[in-house]
Amino acid sequence: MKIKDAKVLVCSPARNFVTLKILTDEGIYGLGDATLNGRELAVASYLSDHIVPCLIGRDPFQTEDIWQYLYRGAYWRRGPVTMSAISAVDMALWDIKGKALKTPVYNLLGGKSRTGVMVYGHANGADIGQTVDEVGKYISQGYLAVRAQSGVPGLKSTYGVGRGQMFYEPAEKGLPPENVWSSEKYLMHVPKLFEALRVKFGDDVHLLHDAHHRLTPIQAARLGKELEPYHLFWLEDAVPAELQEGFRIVRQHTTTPLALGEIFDSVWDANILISEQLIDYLRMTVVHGGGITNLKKVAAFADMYHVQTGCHGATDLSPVTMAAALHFDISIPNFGIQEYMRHTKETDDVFPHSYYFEKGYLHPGDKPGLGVDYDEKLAKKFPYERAYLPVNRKLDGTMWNW
Ligand code: CS2
Ligand code: MG
Repeated sequence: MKIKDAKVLVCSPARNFVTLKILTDEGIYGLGDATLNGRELAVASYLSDHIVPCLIGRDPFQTEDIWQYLYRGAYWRRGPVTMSAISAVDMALWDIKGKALKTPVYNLLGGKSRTGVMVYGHANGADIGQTVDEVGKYISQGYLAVRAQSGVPGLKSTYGVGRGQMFYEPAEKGLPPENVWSSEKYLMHVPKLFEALRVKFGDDVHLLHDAHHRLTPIQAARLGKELEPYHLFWLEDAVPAELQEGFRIVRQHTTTPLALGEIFDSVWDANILISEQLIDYLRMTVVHGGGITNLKKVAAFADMYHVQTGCHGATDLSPVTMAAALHFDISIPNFGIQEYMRHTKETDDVFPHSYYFEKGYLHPGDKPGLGVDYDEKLAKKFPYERAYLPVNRKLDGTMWNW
């Protein structure tokens, strides 16, 4: 079997997606997600202008050699654009391999290590009361784990509080929206949210929270300590993680489990965090973390240090990534939890898939390959339109982390 062509497909059913479709001379094709929220066309060009010409004629079964060729052969290594492009190729090749061998990809990754993939949903509200109600809705839908994000008194907007329920999509058409932030107001507010949630729902439901890169290490230490009575499943992205060692400060002050890494694209973004056990969950995902081939290696390294996975799964990762992630999640030994932000109906129509939700778990389904497809005809009805993630400024106008 040889790769005979590859197409880079950009569409926007509710939000922008970039999908790589690799076609073989035996009529089998594979899909890979290449979506990088707010920088989609950079990855589309990296694929069509630089990677696709090098794929033609290769054996699609050579997932390891092709990965090494694209990583080492680029000379300019790592970074979200490069690694999203490599991830897309890798996902598509695993999809082809599973289809050619007539088996779901998880059977090529060691088979099922668990009956299903526990997921968490995203509850958000303008205030504590609304957020408590939203968490209740997720629990009544059978979720065992729910992330809670609420508006902060005194702030016009904040991360994680969407424009409407269920679907949280931060990217907006036009130029980047400007948000305003106050860590002080936020820190005073969050413990009250989780106290209200535990009073209302008790101790069984797993509760998660995303600080979204906005705190300093000592602020994160304070928040972690103040959240200890509410035993969160995790506190995510408490601090920007360029300085991995900075998490030593957070770790020494709190037992609240820490999750990090949805923006990581290489093990070298997390090697100290993992080997010094400064985190409990690694959020690297298939689409930005080098695909299944690379993420399996990173997960094995993390397993040596008691670090579990908690793959990113926001709406800006397409159903192709969700499908690939589930084959990865269900097979690795140190699976922790999978984020599951539901896509809109238009998106699900463009990307028909076999994965399904049942009683708090996602299941990949048993179709050969990844179990996801792409309706090219329908996708053409949703043309790309540039969109940006917001930017964030402190009350005095200082640029901050969004
Ligand atoms: C968030 C994401 O899901 C999460 O944990 O951090 O929604 C993130 O804001 C988006 O993926 C950015 O595109
Ligand atoms: Mg996050």
